Amino acid sequence: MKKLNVIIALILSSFIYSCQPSGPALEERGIIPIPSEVSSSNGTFELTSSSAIQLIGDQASLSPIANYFAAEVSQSTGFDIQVGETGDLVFELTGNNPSDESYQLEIGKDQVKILANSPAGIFYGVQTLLQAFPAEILSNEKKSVAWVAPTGTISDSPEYAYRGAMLDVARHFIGMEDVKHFIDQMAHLKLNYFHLHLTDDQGWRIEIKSWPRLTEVGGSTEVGGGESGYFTQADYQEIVNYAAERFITIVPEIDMPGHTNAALASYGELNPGINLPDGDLSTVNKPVHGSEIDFSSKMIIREPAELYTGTEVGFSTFDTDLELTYQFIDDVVRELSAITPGPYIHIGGDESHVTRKDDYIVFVEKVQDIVQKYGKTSIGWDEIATAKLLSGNIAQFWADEENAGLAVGQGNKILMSPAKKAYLDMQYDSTSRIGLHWAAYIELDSAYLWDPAKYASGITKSDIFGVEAPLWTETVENRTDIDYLVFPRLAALAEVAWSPANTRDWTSFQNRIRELGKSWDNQGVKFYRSPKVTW
Ligand code: TNX
Repeated sequence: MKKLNVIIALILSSFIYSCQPSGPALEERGIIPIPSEVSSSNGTFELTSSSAIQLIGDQASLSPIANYFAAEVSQSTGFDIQVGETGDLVFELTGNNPSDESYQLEIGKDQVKILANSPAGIFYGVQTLLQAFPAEILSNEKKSVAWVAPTGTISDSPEYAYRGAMLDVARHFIGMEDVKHFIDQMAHLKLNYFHLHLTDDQGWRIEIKSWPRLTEVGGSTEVGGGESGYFTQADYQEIVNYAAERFITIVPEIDMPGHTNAALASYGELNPGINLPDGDLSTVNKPVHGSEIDFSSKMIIREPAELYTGTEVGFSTFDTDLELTYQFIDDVVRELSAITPGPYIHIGGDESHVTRKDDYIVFVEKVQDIVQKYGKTSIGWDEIATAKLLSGNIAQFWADEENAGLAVGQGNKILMSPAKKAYLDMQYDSTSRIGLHWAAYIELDSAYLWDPAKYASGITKSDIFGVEAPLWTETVENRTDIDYLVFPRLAALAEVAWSPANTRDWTSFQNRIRELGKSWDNQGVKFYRSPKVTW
């Protein structure tokens, strides 16, 4: 009997031992984008209430990253992680090269080290470390979980310097909290540029102090006619700072000369208006609200356009011959540049279907000069390449390979946003509850399976500045809609932008995204449960 007990005890203990959760290896931890090199060893590191962060290198740039890490894990773990003289989490700046985004992450049993030549690199190491812990680590509520990460070493650096996402806050206004939520999620995916589409036919969303009616009038409605809003300059600066704390640069867009109805509704004097028979003013109706008759030419009546709440494109244009147009743009670019620390101003330039081709070219060239005068570099949709681009300016490829070819021919770089792959507003399939499908249906595998360097003829790796995934909001009204269209596809596009083509693998991604799905569930992100993944 005694013998039997011993045998049972032995069997039981070996069974229990074999079931000890050694946990998944580092390769299986769901790290997205996939790092360049991962090697795992056989152990775990545990984050505890006595964990502390030691900073080696410039404290002023490292301590905000330490605070970020502590805040990200505080709710789920309940730990109040401090910076100390020593610590089991070491963030070490090994050089001083702000443009080097690479990092090394060493997870040992007793200590984690993140090494990089720039604060951005340390921040990306932090993101990878967060993904190495159980998915509950980003939960907004306390969880009883062993906070263990598998041991091993990761060396990583991005393929493209510009890894972006765009949010259209013009078609439907998206408020501060949802914008911050979007930025939080971008940061977890190591994206570093956030393009804000601030103006369009349906709305003007950024306060311009010298032209207040832009937001008073132009910011008063949106697609469908609902009440909407705009960002004051203080709001905008709050967004800039919030993004900067996450190593994300804001790229503000003023779309022109088309997509300008909201501006033309705010200021009638900018509106090209109606051509009148020469000299005959008797047939002119007295213009309404603040509009003017240009008596010097006796040709044109300018009055404010009607506010527009539909979803057509390509019907509006600035008057490219009018001096006031350029004074206006100068004021807008001056005010916007003053509150934009990043190097880029996006000048739009897409779908200007009612602007004459020659006028369009003159216009784009003049606007580029204004942007340059305020010390900024222009980005524009691919149509801008029909004009003579200033050196260093960037064309954002969305639809027309020929335009992209014109940019490359001029020695300018391309930002890759092919609508058939990178447009987050495209439906997943014909049953998707919101979204458009003029370019394609884009399921998760389609968003993942493409190579920017091979996508378009005439655009090779060295021509590409980066990759950006835009979310247009004709059909998007709130956070739930954003989450549904953006996730999980943004994770696929982030991996396309960060990880070299030869490290990407769809089967591996399908497994890793499952972990990210758990993390999104813990954060309350209502992502689309693509049937391409067993969640
Ligand atoms: C095309 S892409 C547009 C946008 C629309 C989008 C909808 C581009 C430069 N212009 O104005 O919102 O399609 O998918």
